[in-house]
Order: sequence, then structure tokens, then C-alpha cells
Amino acid sequence: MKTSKSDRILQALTRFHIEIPSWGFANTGTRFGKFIQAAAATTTEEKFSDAGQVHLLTGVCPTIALHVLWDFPAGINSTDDIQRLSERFGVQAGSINPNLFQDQEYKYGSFGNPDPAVRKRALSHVKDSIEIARRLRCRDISMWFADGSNYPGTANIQQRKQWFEVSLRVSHSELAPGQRLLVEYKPFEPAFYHTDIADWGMALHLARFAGPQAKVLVDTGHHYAAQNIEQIVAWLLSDDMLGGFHFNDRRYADDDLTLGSIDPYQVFRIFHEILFFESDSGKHSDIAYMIDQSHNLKGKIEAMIQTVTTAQELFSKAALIDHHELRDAQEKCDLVRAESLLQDAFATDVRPVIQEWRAAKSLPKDPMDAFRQSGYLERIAKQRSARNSQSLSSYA
Ligand code: RM4
Ligand code: MN
Ligand code: MN
Repeated sequence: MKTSKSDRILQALTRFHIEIPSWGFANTGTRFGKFIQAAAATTTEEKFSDAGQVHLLTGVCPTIALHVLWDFPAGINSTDDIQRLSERFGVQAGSINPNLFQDQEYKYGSFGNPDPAVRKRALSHVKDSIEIARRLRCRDISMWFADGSNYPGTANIQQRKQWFEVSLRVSHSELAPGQRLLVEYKPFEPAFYHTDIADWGMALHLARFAGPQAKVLVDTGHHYAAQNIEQIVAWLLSDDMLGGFHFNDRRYADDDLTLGSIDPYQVFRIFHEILFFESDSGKHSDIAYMIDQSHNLKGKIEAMIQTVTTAQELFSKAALIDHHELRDAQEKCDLVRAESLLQDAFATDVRPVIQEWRAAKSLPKDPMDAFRQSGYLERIAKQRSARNSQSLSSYA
């Protein structure tokens, strides 16, 4: 590979970080049940420990996304514990995710619930989440709502839109300077007739309504099957409204599969739009790259390492595209030349350069192999198996 090409890769790698989700290390399942893994994390401490391993071996995951209900059992009073875990395991608290979907009160919605007492409760949970984020010096509060309805006529869609507008604006007013409210959208599931924030247009509207520190969060699994996600990314970037990603892959719905396992070209095209935007505009995009996956069958830490290395590879490939030449081909409507620039970059094997970069940073050249050699998995499986065997294996 030419030096100029490997330089582009090395430059891209230097800036690439990705956040891992605490819930990705715990037992998760489908609506038909959970398959328990002996090594799954059973406590927040274990989630931090596993995240620490991923960061230790890859060097690019300095933060962990936390879910308030699952990781802060004492709410705001859990922040000191989290701080201690951060110091002990070498990973900082990252995005803070309020949980507005699990409690019984939220059966008919949170911000969209017809009962004002439930809406108030949801808002107060968001305020607590913002305070948690402030205490831990976390920038982003990621808002995902399960709100919606299952049958036509059962929910007042317009009224609920207004409730969302008001509650998000109030939430925004609680933010400290520099903090951000990220609004996630999802077209269906758990609700199957309507979802209150169903697509990026609705999320964009609500983020704008909430205030200048609110941005849109794109979860790659939250689209209809044929949606052109990179176009959404390009539009949000041009309006300075793209806050971050929840990366995962999918074949059918919100499958939460490993990034790039089904369609790596899709992820590559997303990264390309981001890098092309930067070179076109001269602006540096300030996007939180986060993983939102749940591995029911794969080993959780292995799946996370696989995701992180795939993300690095696809980001590096996208960095190979010569933007100057691409613009020229686009202007001349030289279609095949333009398209080939993407295809050639995608086809390039960037792994040797990534290995070189790892070696220069005293990281293992092959993080997966290093993990398998480390004995960590065997150790935690032994320590955790008794606790995991008592875990519920069914949702019913
Ligand atoms: C949702 C959504 C959220 C995540 C929950 C657990 O489908 O992707 O981001 O927090 O799952
Ligand atoms: Mn998500
Ligand atoms: Mn999801």
C-alpha cells in the first residue's frame, strides 16, 4: 500500500473511538425467552470489568453507555459507585440512557401517556438522568421512547406529539452547558400500530423544538428495510443535527446483530458521508459513535471486540476515498469513476495498517486472539456461572 494511503488510515484511526453499551454484556433475549451465558455480567461492576477488557485490548473504547434503571439502582446516589468503577476499570461513564419503558407505569407510554402523573414521573426521571450525567461529567443523554400504540384510534397522536414537545423542551432546559439531549427514533416495536417518534423527521422536529443542545440519534436498526440511511446521515450533517449513532446490523427488523455482519457496505457508506461532509464543509463533525447490540448467542465480549474491530476497518476504508477526485467525477457525471472510488476503497484490505497502528500503540495486533489467550473468559465464567444459572430463562 502507498504511504499516502496508509497515512490516511493512520490518521483516521487516531480519531476513531466507539462507545460500548453496558447492557451488551448482560444476559438478554428475545420475546420468546433468554439464553443464559455462564460468563454474562450480572452486576454493573462486572459490566465495567468486561468493558475494561474490550478497551484494554482495542484501545478505542474509553467510555461505556449506561442505562439508569439497570446501572444506577440508587439513582443519583449511585454516581459515586459508578465513579469508583470508572477509576478501577479504566473506562469512563459515557452516554446516560434514561429508562422510560420498563416500569409498569409506562404501559401506555411515558411522555405520551394520557395520565399527567405518569408524564410527570417520566420527566422527573429524565431530570434525574441529566443530573447523573452532570455529576459524572457525561455529555450525552440518549432518549429512546417505547411510546406508541397497537391499534388505530386508541391513542391521540396529535395530542401526544404536543406532550412530547413540551416534555422534551422542559428536559432541555435542565441541561448544563455542553450537555446534549439525543433523540432516538424507531418505526415500530414494542408498539406495532404507531410509535410516537417513528422516524428521523419526527426526531428532527422534536430536537429542534427542544432547543439548540438537542440532536438526532440514528440507530441503524431503526429503519424500514430499504431505507437509505446514509442519505439521512448526510441531511442531518448538513443541518448540524446529527448527534450520534447506535450501531448494530439487521436483516429484518431491530435485530441488534453485530455491526457489519449483514451489510458492511452500508456502514462504510455512512462513514463515507461523514468524512465527505467534513472535507466538503471544512467542519469537524462531532458525532458520538455508540454500539447498541444485544448478543443472545455469541459470547458477549468476543462479539463486542468483533464489532469494534469491524468498525475500525470500515472507518479506515472510508478514509481511503479521495474526495477531490470524487467531487471531480461527480461534477463531470463520470458515474463509473465516481462509484469505483467507493468500491475500490471498500475492497482494500486495511487490516495490515491497522495492525501496524496497534503495534505502535503497544496494543495486541489481534485483539480477539489476545482475548482468547488471556484466560479472562474462563475466569469470569467460573466466577459468574452460579449467579447466572439462577437467572430467569424466560420472560413469561
Ligand atoms: C431500544 C433502543 C434503545 C435501547 C433499548 C434497550 O430498541 O435501541 O436505544 O436503549 O432498545
Ligand atoms: Mn438504540
Ligand atoms: Mn433498538
